[in-house]
Amino acid sequence: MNTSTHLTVTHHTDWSTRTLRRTSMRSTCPARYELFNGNCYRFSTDQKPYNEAQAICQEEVVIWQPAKNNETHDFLANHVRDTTKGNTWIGLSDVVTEGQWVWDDGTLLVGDGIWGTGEPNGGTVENCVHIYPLKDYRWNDSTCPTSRYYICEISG
Ligand SMILES: [Ca+2]
Ligand SMILES: [Ca+2]
Repeated sequence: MNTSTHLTVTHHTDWSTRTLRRTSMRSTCPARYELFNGNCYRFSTDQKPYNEAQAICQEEVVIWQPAKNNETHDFLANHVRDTTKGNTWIGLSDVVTEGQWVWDDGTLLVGDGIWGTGEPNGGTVENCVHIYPLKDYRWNDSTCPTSRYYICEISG
């Protein structure tokens, strides 16, 4: 056990337990990706319309569903807050059926979501979801053709 691992165990018992349990899933990431909770995330430095961002992530053979739980959302939102502070696509839309939110891997949104105050409010005009700095880095439904930052995920 090296020094950094020991420090992690000492100061973040819950996290180290979780990390140890998931070590068999994924403990490293490709270049440009960051490891979090057994999954890998790449934060874009460019801004793209929703469909283009989706295509880019899929070309990297990733599933685009980065904010599936509160813990992961906090990680992603904090990263956005600390870096670009810009609107960032998260791979969730209701473009197929209005009001039915679906992740990029085809699974339905479970629970209420992490919406900003008053969101979602765009009806059939706004079908793509991004992290929204103006509403405490929670979610906003928005117009899909707008260019925004995006996050690609490689599932553990
Ligand atoms: Ca909509
Ligand atoms: Ca909205």
